[in-house]
Amino acid sequence: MLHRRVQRFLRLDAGLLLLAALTGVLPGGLRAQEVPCLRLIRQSFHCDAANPGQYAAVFQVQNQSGHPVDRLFLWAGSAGITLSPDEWILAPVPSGGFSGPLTLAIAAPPGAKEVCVEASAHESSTGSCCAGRVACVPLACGEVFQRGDANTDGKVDISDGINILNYLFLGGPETTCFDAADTTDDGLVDISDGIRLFNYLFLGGPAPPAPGPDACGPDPSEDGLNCGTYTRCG
Ligand SMILES: [Ca+2]
Ligand SMILES: [Ca+2]
Repeated sequence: MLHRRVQRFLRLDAGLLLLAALTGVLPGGLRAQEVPCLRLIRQSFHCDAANPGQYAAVFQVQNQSGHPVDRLFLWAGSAGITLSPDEWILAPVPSGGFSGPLTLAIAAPPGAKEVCVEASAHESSTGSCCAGRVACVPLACGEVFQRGDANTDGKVDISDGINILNYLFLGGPETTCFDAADTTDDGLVDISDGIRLFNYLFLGGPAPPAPGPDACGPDPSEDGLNCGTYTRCG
């Protein structure tokens, strides 16, 4: 009799696991979503010249799950790379909304070219959660570039302003050179960079600061941004 009870329990347990696999509903009511439910929006990326392999990033996350989230966990999907901190308590971020700026320290071994960031986010009151890979970030610094050329095609025009706003608000691709997108040279890529560029292109506003939109050069400012990859300066 005992043996049959054990067998029945095991069948029930296996049934629950199968149900969880099919529906995404885990025992205890937790829901798992195996698709990226967060978008990582980098606003700055800084290389520590005195400490190779040490980087600092400021980013926001956009909640693309179907429920609010208030806790965020990040970890590196790349061997030997650590992220710190790895957990944040967030002011509740509604579905489709954005978190505030979050600062992340990255420590990578010599020769590491990129870090792929995995994340999970939770809603404390219901236990709803989601997880997935949110971004692969190149670990590169120190390029020359044209400021304003956010889409890195070698010229500064309306498509660069669109590129910045598309990235910030519509899930568009991340620029490969944050310094180029930072048209205000204040160390952050945000809406003011799109406004500054449109103002320069169409309303006679001041040109983006050095190296400017028409010349190649390094960033003269000590700020929190670096240019990862820019191939249009020969
Ligand atoms: Ca361009
Ligand atoms: Ca800026």
